[in-house]
Amino acid sequence: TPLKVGICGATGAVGKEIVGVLETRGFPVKELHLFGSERSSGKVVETKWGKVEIEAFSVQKAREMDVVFISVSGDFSKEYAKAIAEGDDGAVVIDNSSAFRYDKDVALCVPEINADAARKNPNKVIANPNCTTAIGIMALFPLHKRFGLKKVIMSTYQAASGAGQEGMDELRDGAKEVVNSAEGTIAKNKIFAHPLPFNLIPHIDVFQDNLYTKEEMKVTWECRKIMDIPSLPVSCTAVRIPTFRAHAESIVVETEKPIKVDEARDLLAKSPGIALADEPANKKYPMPLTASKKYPVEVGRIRQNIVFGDHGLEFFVCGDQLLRGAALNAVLIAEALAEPVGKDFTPKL
Ligand code: 2RA
Repeated sequence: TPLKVGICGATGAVGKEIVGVLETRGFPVKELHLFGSERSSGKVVETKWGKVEIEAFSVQKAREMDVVFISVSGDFSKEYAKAIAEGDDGAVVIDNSSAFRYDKDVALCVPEINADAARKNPNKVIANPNCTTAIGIMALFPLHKRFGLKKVIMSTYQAASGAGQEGMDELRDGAKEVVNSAEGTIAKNKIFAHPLPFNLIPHIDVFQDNLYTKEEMKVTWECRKIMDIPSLPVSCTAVRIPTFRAHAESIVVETEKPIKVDEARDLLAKSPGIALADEPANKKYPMPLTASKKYPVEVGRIRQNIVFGDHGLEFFVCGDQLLRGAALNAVLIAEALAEPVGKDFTPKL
């Protein structure tokens, strides 16, 4: 049955993508309500369901929805998510922030992996994972099911979109400034810790006591929770690079069972949400330019890892940060809740 759908943060980079994913997936929308700040209220957005005016957010209005996607900030979610969901007449909330991801009674869901966790969630707030985890785990989970993961080591190359529209704008404006100015000009920065154009920054989110960043620890905490392997050793180095909207990740796994490249490649080719891009001889491998604006995560450069030998695999993944890392995953969660158990979640695009 068609649903009343609300989006909080509808004018942000992820909010806009949620509208697009609802359209292309043919999500059953009865009414679409786009909630924004006072500043953006009154603006009109063209959608498949007609023109929709941005409304100033209120808990009461959001509670009238069947499902509400929140993509604003951790503080916004902490303040409002539970109030929107509370009681039988509240809405199901799919939250894109990290506010509740590690709570015991909140499901952290990638529908191709643990849709049931969302369906059995005792709470009406469901958490969407961090983009870095959501992208890498598409390849990690099938490998885990077949070969058993023993250790995971990841290095990431993360796009500006992870910092929202303002991050992408800072990259574009800064790059223009550098190429149009005297040699040696360095771009200004506000959103990122340092200028991003023609640079890379091994610092995303805040440093923790163990000297990892929070972005890196999110990969550890979230891989464990989503795959339900509570003590899996996962280590990540997360780096911001000057690309716009696709995150790339170099991943090494050590497995319980011996793993062969051909077997892993065949398995990954058949796994949901993955597009194999693994033809080195034809210069085909995952890249931000080819993975951007696509639903599947590209996986390639698959090879036997030299350190772990016949129990080790090394590969490269690249996925659209705004889609697989946020909007697509969130809409798939809503679909998982709306559809009967056993649906095939292979993205349609
Ligand atoms: C980033 N992972 O790339 C974050 C966004 N959620 O900054």
